[in-house]
Amino acid sequence: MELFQPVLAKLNFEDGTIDNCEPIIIRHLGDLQGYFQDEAAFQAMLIENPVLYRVYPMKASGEEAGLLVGTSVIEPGIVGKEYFMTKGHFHLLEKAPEVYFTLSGEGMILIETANGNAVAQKMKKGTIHYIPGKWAHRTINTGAVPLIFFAVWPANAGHNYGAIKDKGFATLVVKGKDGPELIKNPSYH
Ligand code: M6P
Ligand code: ZN
Repeated sequence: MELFQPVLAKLNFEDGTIDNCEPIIIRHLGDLQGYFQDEAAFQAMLIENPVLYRVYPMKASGEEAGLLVGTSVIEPGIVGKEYFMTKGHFHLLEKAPEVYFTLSGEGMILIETANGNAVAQKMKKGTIHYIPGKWAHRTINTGAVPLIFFAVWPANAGHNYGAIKDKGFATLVVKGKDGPELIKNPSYH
């Protein structure tokens, strides 16, 4: 069996980058067509088409049964009443879990199963979120500064976006009078 070498990397806590690497994913607003409730607000903002989030990878060891490691940086912002958020996904390998560790900023993570179990956890510096297999996950920046978190997941997990794109999550996180509020997603079926 091939022997892989240990890897050392350095995280920049200020901006979430790892070893000053370029992002592996940059998602603009236009990449989340159909994900937000307020289509008019979405279209109006599309003129600017801001970056919603970036994902920075740690150089992987390349092991077959290995782990992927990276950071996500979600910008602050609002589309209609909904905060900037990730697409959210299940894993193609359903049983694959994932761990998120919040480095800075404030947010929420929605964790849901296909058959209606729904958990929402607050994210703030130091919170650790263990997402078991079979639970979809989406992160949302509810604060005024970037939400930065560290993630580790099995290299063979893959991403399954289809179900979330079609159905959304059962819960929406919206800006209320006194801060973020959780409401039922009216489009969820
Ligand atoms: C985290 C991990 C990645 C994921 C990224 C962005 O860093 O869960 O696997 O790609 O967030 O989320 P999404 O893929 O849902 O857009
Ligand atoms: Zn995942």
